[in-house]
Amino acid sequence: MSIRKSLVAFGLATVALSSFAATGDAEIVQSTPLQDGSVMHHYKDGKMAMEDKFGRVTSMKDGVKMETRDGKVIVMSGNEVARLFMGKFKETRN
Ligand SMILES: [Cu+2]
Repeated sequence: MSIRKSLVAFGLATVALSSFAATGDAEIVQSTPLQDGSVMHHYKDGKMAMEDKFGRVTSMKDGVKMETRDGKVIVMSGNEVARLFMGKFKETRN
């Protein structure tokens, strides 16, 4: 089992940090932890996708405001549910 796969396996138990590490999608330029434990992934083209605190891909409407763990407010741009899902899917199959 690779280190990355074991991180994915531990994702449910160790919440934020591991779900953070579990997405190695090259299209993602930045992953920002939010107040509620979810993570906002930022794609190269400026679109975003959300992951909840359990590492599950979640949907959020374009334009919704979110507060980051360090207190900044960011606005949702796009809602790349399928893209994040496919990125995670490919990764767990490697
Ligand atoms: Cu969001």
